[in-house]
Amino acid sequence: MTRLNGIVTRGHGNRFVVFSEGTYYSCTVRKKVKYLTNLTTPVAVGDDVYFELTNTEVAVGVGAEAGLPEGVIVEIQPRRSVLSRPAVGREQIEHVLAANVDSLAVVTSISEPILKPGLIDRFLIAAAIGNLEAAIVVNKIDLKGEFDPQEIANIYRPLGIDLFLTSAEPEGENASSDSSGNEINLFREYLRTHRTVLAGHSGVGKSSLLNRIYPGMNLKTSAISQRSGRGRHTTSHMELYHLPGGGAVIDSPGIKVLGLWQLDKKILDEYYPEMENIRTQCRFTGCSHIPEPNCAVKDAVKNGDISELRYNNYIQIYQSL
Ligand SMILES: Nc1nc2c(ncn2[C@@H]2O[C@H](COP(=O)(O)OP(=O)(O)OP(=O)(O)O)[C@@H](O)[C@H]2O)c(=O)[nH]1
Ligand SMILES: [Mg+2]
Ligand SMILES: [Zn+2]
Repeated sequence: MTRLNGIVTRGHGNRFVVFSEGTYYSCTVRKKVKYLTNLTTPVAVGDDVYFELTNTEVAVGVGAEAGLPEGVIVEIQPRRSVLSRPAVGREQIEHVLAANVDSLAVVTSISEPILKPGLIDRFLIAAAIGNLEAAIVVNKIDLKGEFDPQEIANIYRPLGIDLFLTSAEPEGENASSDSSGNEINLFREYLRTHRTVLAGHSGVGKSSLLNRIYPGMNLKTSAISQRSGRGRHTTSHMELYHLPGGGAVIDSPGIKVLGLWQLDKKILDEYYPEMENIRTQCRFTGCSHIPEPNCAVKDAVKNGDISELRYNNYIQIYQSL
């Protein structure tokens, strides 16, 4: 039996596309592998797998999977990182969105759909839990919205997070004061040096950004709904693409909310780097920094040492856990 090593680039039901030495294979998963883990799916996009070639199964793959040589995944290599959330309707089961990625880039837009800062913080926390680096992309800076792009940059850049102010519209950067395409180049360089997952609400322009940077990718995009102001969930599944010049990127479907997998609210403050040296100075040990008096974190918010927006997100996330 020929045994090959490859990387899972996408999944569809029980079939996974695996890329190995320049060729894509359509693979099922050996039963033995399926029972190893208590997850919604044994295999995730980004997994490093061993598979055996088979001739016995008929090509029932969908779309691009039809006609690919076939195999069966027999072993999954240990994951160095995971992006997870609780399974929909089954909170106790972990749903792995992607494996072995270096970085999560949360993509937001200034307008259409409107920017929700709470989602940025949820993604930053999910990245930290999963052992991933995080980056933030504020897209559609050619549009006007409730927030000024620079205001968002001033909150997150001091925390040491890479943040890019972009427009996927070629003429869009002219609208911004200082970037003029430069930040697109910086983001391109970021993608070249990482294996990145792009995530965020539907319609923020994840696929459009990739098309702008890599015109050959030709990803499907569509205008947001005029009536609801929301995206149309154009990208329907996660898919990993190897990039010319290095790096890999996973484009993903829009996500509405992000449940945080197994996060104890008692330690939520540990995911806020700006609270690190402050939270030990609260009067009460185990202070949640919400109703307690003599809270050093709340004082820091009043003084402007901690951003009010970040603190409000903290309260929202705390209450949801
Ligand atoms: N004005 C403006 N429009 C943009 C920009 N980026 C994307 N768009 C438009 O926004 C719409 C949605 O873009 P998509 O790339 O499909 O968004 P997506 O995030 O991939 O959405 P899903 O696949 O549904 O998650 C399209 O009509 C794009 O042309 C931008 O920087 N400025
Ligand atoms: Mg898309
Ligand atoms: Zn406190």
